[in-house]
Amino acid sequence: MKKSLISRYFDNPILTKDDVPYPVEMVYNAAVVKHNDEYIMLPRMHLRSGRSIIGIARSQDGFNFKVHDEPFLTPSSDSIFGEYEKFGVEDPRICHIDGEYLITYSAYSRHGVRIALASTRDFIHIERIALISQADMRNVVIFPHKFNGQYVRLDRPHSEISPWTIWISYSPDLIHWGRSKALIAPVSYHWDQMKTGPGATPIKTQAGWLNIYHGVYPTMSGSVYRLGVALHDLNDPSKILGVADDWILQPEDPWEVSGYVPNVVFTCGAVPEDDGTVKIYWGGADQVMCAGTARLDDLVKLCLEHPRKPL
Ligand code: BMA
Repeated sequence: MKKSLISRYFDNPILTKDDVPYPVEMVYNAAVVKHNDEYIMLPRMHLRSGRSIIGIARSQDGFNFKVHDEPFLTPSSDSIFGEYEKFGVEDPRICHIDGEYLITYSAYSRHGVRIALASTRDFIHIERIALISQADMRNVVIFPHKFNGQYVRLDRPHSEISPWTIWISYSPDLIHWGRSKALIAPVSYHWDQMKTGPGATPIKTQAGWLNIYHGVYPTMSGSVYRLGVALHDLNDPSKILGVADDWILQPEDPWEVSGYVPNVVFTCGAVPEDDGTVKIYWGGADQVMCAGTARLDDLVKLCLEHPRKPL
């Protein structure tokens, strides 16, 4: 049997609703980052109203997290954010750039889903900056590096007309985005044939930017969400050096195969370590948080040695 490139943490799931000191039903799709030698996790949590908020948890080892007494981000009740976050805030991602942590998240309202951008330096104070997409857009990850003075993001428009593809866009100021281009599209009769979408914030390696993304396959009993990898050129992230043909993670553990939404592994964050490994975090069945470890070299190799066409 082919060996899995990701070793699941022996004590998964690492976070469930029982670990949260206030009433929530699901804890999943968390952004994770290392800040001052501490791992910070921002998980999405479902309230009993069915709407989502974002919590905060801290860990010394990246696996054992303690959830803070209060949520980190709940829907705003004023300004333009109040209008566009009424139905909840979901699926955050964190980008560490210029000493600042940029947080992108899905803002839901009667107008659809769009992406909001907030910023923090200490994970105590958070400031909302702007809504950076129209409806309908999800899964925005910002590269933790500027290219020719420009911020660069990957995103995934939500459309019944075009295929659900990973796109790239550029911005001089984080507010105005453009020069958009499709990069990685679903491939027919392939594990990601229905949708591709950005997952974790891209990770810099010597060979290129590693993009851990999600792909969706439709079956007679619902969709299966898996994770895959692609490698982007170090200096020009619109250039794809390879998209691995094989997935790297699929729902297998009982809490990934069954739960609120069965057969889902979905990532919003991964943390590279100094020893060449990466901790990958994923929501299991839209209900719990899980973690695993892989070697960055192995993931890079998979992109380069057995690629499929990006578009
Ligand atoms: C996607 C998003 C994710 C979720 C996934 C599986 O469209 O809503 O938040 O984890 O579906 O249900």
